[in-house]
Amino acid sequence: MPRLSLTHHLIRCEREHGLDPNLRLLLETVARACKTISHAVGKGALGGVLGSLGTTNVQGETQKKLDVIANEILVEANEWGGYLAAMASEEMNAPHGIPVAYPRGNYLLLFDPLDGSSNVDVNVSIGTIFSVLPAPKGREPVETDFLQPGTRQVCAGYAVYGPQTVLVLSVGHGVQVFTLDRDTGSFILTQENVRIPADTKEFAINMSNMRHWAPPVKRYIDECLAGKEGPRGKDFNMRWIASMVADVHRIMSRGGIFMYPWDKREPDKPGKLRLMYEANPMSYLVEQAGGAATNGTQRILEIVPKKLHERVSVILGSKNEVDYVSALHRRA
Ligand code: AHM
Ligand code: MG
Repeated sequence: MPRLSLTHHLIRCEREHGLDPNLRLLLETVARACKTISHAVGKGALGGVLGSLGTTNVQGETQKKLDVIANEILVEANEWGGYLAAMASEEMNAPHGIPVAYPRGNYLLLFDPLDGSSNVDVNVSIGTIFSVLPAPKGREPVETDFLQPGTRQVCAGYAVYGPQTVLVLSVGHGVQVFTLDRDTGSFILTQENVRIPADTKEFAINMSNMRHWAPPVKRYIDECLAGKEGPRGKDFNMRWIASMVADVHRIMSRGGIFMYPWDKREPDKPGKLRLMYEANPMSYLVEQAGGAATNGTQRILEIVPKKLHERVSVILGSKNEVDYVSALHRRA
């Protein structure tokens, strides 16, 4: 494969698919911010960036130093570019408008600046997840303008900060993977048109929550654990990294099913993961790669959001496996 940079790839998308040049510039800005976050993450203890801040975010979760650093990097990089009307983040209570002195654009950017941050201090892969939506025309956006279903996304992506830093992106024409060349500082296209195999023998779920699951989820995992002798007639393997970005990236690479379903620990919450900047962008990417994403009863991308920080039950990955779990929900 010729060594194509992110910029070259996006220019090709302008030519072949009519990609808006402003969206290309926005994505280049996000990619630059991810590169900066990757450097900060990579310094670890040497950069004094590990540990917690002693503060909590809007969801009541303890903020790690790197959660806040990553958030600031993304906000600062995108504030003055002129491609955005506003942004929203897991780490900010309310949307962040573009300061009046700066030019504004036609897009809304949502992100989880550092996903899987419980893994930061133990040197396990973490990442950034982002989603781009159209902004309202001719006026300043307000919070309700963000509440668009995932089908409205014009782009979604994630970066994984692991043994390699990779950026995985879709602008609606399949999924492409870019690897950060640490020598030159460029993201280079290393995989085109990722396809998730429809069948799998690998599941990812936090098994410690088993006693809290709803019956269809319990039944599905029981069947997987029964292996060859059970109703599925095959042995399953399990992986749980506890960084959604890393678990989803494994599924992008070799298939599998990822589940963070509703459970009765906090029955009023639909799930742990957030719809707008975790589930929606990941569901968009998974579908673009031929996989499926559901909350058990509804396609995630069709959920009409009611709140910026809304939570959702997530079941995504290899299509036939996700469809099987949906069928178990219908039968329940
Ligand atoms: P975060 O955005 O605060 O890091 O939380 C989301 C993470 C996901 O990356 C991961 O799938 C999940 O939380 C792990 O949860 P658990 O601690 O139950 O294993
Ligand atoms: Mg997260």
